[in-house]
Amino acid sequence: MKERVFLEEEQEISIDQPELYRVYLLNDDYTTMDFVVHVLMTIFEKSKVEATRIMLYVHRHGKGLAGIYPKEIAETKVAQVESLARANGFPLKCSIERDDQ
Ligand code: TYC
Repeated sequence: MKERVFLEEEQEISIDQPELYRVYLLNDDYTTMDFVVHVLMTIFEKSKVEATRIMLYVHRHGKGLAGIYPKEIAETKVAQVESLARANGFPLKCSIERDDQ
């Protein structure tokens, strides 16, 4: 059975915001550009245009932001990238940094 709860107007509630983490892709000399674009599209849900832009940024500057997520999701993304890379014989690596919100 549903219970009806009446709330007063303008009540204040506080919601815990999860800490966010920035996931970066790191450049290397061996992972192919196509594979990095594939990783960005499949694991980080980027469009082909955006994935290509990020991949070229990483290639030129050494590292680039792939996405910002709550800690567990960020760690899962890193594990997914690195296991897919190893399975395909690439040394691609990520780094994680806490986001100063
Ligand atoms: N530097 C690589 C090459 O020239 C391409 C590359 C881009 C690798 C981004 C990793 O995160 C990376 N094939």
